[in-house]
Amino acid sequence: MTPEKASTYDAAKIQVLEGLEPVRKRPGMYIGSTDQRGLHHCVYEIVDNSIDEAMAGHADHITVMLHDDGSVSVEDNGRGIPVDIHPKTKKSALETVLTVLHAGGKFGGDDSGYKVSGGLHGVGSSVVNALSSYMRAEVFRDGNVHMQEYERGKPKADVKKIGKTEKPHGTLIKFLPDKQIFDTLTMSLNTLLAHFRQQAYLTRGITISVMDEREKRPEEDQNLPRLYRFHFEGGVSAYVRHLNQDKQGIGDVIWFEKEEADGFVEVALQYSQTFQDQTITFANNIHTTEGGTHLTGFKAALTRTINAYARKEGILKEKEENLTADDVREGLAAVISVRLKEPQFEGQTKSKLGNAEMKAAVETVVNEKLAEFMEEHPGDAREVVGKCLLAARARMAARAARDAVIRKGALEGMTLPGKLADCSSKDPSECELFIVEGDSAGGSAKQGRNREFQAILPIKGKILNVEQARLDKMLANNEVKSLIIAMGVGIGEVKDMSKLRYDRIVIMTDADVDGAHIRTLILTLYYRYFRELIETGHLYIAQSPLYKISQGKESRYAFNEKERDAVLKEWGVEAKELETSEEDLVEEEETEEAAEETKGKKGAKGKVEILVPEKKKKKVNIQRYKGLGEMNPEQLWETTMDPTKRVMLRVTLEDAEAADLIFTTLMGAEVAPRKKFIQTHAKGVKNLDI
Ligand code: 0RA
Repeated sequence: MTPEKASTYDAAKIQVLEGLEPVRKRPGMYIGSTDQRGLHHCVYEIVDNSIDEAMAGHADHITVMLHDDGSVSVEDNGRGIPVDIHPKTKKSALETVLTVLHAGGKFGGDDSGYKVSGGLHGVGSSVVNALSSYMRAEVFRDGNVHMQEYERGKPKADVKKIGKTEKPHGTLIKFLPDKQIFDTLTMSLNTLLAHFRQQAYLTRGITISVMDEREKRPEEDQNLPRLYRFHFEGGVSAYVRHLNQDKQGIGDVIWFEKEEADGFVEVALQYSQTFQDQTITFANNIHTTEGGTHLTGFKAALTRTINAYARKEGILKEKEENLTADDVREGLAAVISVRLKEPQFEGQTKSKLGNAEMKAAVETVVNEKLAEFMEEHPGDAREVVGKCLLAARARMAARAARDAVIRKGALEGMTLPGKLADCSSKDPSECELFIVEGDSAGGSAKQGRNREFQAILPIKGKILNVEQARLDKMLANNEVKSLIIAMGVGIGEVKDMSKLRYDRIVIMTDADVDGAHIRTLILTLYYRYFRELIETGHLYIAQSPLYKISQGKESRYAFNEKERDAVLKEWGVEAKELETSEEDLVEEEETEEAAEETKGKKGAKGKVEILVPEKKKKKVNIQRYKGLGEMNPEQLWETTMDPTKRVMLRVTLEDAEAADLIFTTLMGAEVAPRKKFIQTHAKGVKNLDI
């Protein structure tokens, strides 16, 4: 959708005539999709408007509440959406904002600030209204509460004063997404929290409170507390500190901001003793996952400034080559946030900033401010240059080593590994590769599978920890080598995704802590070296049942406690969870320690007591599987591998940086945070945030 100029009379007239019908006809055009993602977009859309009000300096607190019926309330303490009659529409401004396409944020005449617009955000609250079976707006102004209700975007009555309030000013929007439109009304607290945390970082000083009042929450949310509060005085600097929280930082976080003619630029960055580059970019608070001109400008300035400093200080000798863009980004965590008047979003997912002028704007600001910082902090500057030089040397050494490995033909010839039980089909689109932990489970899987299209690769023990390994070392590891050869895509410069031999790659590990660890190791390998496969949806995690419940001849499988209890209930047997958990408020200031602690406490599950009613005395047997190896081939096929019955999780990169944090925590050099993570998440690791 292209943002239209509501200021021209004609455009405004056409919008009024169009109303909200097209939104209900083609919801995907406005919110991307009608699945859970689209549902989340609606919440973001409403919250974005409150964030705009905060960025304009009129609000500092936003409260988001998830209600049991699937509705959501968003309240802010801003000026309140104006309720007076709008001259053009002859309707209250509130009604216009919520019932006319594109009208959001265009009122009040002071839209000098940068609004979130373009992309999927900024389509306006009216779109959410159109897609809600019910919406209610309350505006607090001058001690009065003004209210209007809507059904599928149509007002039920005029705006009216419904009473007095102590609140000085603000807006409350409650909406119930329409069941007729959305595939599901179940939102993921996990996903929403990640988004709001990010927004809180980007708008320093703002507080976003989130309350989950739902009784029935999705599986992945069940170990999360119901109350959160995000507030970061440090803004994007705090964000970078968060990205590096378990890493060994080099110097303090570098932060600067500047208003340029074409827009506003804010940057925070810090190097750490790691290899990966984590540069996250935003344009008008929208996460530009595909990068764009602001990122290009940043890279150019970073490379230029560091090289210039290294030359000037004689750290880089005359005969030595310049550091490359990759060298200066190794171990870098950076957040780049720009705000501009008319952002253009391009790319496959409309998440790439296209405005050419932003390259120059960011480049100018970073050149100037980073050079200034390096001049003023020679100690930090030298350490940073040292780190980049190390990266350059490692790059050259790794290139030589890798060339040697490839020359020696480590991956050439492509003889399939002996322990791979391949499938007979040679059509990749129907083939599946199961990566199975352990020999006994591997044996069961080989016997239980459909050999036509399912291949099994047993992986022994813990495969190489790739977080800290370089490419040359990785290739020398037999387990990793087998896996890469089996997939057929190669690695490094010879990587070719079109050669993928299986459409689905399924990680199948035990449902215990060891299994979780191995799964994470495999995920790390993919995250670091075959991210394309995650992005294109080829990677899956098999879900094997935790329980087998039998009564007489009948037996059923359950993947978690909840399902088990549902089966027991169906059979007239009651299972009661004895432990009740406290609801702690999790406050996130500049650290997430508190959150982790609380999650840990709540991770522990209570005992289960089974009450068998008098009349139905038949014995119910509950078997808890400790590992895949305990299942015979038929059971494994039936529960985990049969495409018509199994449940698999597709691994997505929904929140790449949250995933990166988990990987670093689990695989990085620092032992203490890793230990804590495993202790607190032992049960929940299958819900890795990726
Ligand atoms: C334009 C003008 C004014 C308030 C707002 C927009 C406004 C919009 C939203 C959306 C969510 N929360 C909001 N809070 C405020 C006020 C103009 C004035 O009072 O002078």
